[in-house]
Amino acid sequence: MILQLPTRTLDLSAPKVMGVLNLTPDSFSDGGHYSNPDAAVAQARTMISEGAAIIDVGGESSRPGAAAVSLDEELARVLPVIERLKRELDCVISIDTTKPAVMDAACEAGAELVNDITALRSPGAMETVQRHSAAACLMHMQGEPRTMQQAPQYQDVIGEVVAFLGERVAACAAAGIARDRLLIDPGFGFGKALPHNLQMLAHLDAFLALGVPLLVGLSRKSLFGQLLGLPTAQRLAPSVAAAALAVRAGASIVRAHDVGATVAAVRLAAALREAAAATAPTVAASA
Ligand code: 9MG
Repeated sequence: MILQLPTRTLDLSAPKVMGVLNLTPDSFSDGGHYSNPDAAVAQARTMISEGAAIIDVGGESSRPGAAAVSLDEELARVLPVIERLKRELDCVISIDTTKPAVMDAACEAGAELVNDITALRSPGAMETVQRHSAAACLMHMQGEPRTMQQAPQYQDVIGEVVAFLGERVAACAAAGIARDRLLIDPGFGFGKALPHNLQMLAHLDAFLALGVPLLVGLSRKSLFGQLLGLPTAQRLAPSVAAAALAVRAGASIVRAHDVGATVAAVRLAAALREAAAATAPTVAASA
C-alpha cells in the first residue's frame, strides 16, 4: 500500500512511525516552550533521527476536558513551526487539527497530511484537503473531546466504528479525494471505555477490510492507566508493546511520542508479519 501526498509517495509496505509534536502549553514541562519554535524543531529533529517518517504538529489538545483554542492562537502555535520544519528537515509534515482554516494555512506552509480527529466533518474540511491535494487521516470519535469519556456506549464497537469509517471514506471519495490519499484510524481512547479499546485492538484486522491503510495511536493512552494502573510517565512499555501488536495485526502507521523505542518494536513486528506471510507451518497435527 502507498499514501499519495502532494510532493511524494509514502511507501507503506514497511510500517511507518508518526512522531507527535504537541505545541500546547501543557505539553512542555515549563508550560511555555510552545511559543519557541526552536525547541519544537529540535524535538522534531530528534524524532526524525530516531526513525520517524512523519511529524504530526498539533496546536490544540484533544485530551478529555482540554480547553478549546481560538483559531488565531492555534495558527500562532503551529505555523512558525511548520514553516521551519519545511525549510530545515526532510519529513512528511502532518497537521493535527479539526479547523479547516488551520488545515488551509498549514498546507500552504508545507503540511501534506491532515490528521483530523473529527474525520473531516467540519464544513469546508474535505474541500480544503481536496484543494491542496493533501492526504487525510480519518479518525473515529464518539462525542466530542470535552465529554467523550463520560459514558461511551456501543452495541457493537467494531461494527459501528468500521461502518463510520467506511462512510467517511465514501464521503471523501465523493468529494474527489482519492482513496490512495486516505488513512483510517479507529480512535483509541476517543469516546471508548477500556473494553471497547481492548476489543478494537484484539480485532484490528476488521478495519483492514476497508482497503485503506490503518493508522493507530495508542501511545501513553489512558487505557494503560485503567488496565495497568500506570501514570502517563510510566506507559512506555505498554505503548511500545501495543504498537508492535498493532503492526503485527496489519497497521501501516503508528502515532507515537517515544519514537526510538517504537521504531524498534515496529520493525520487529513487521519482520514477523513478513515471515508469517512467507511461510506456512508444515507440522502435522498429532492424532
Ligand atoms: C491527535 N491525536 C491524539 N490521539 C490520536 C490518535 O489516536 N489518532 C490520531 N489520528 N490522532 C490522534
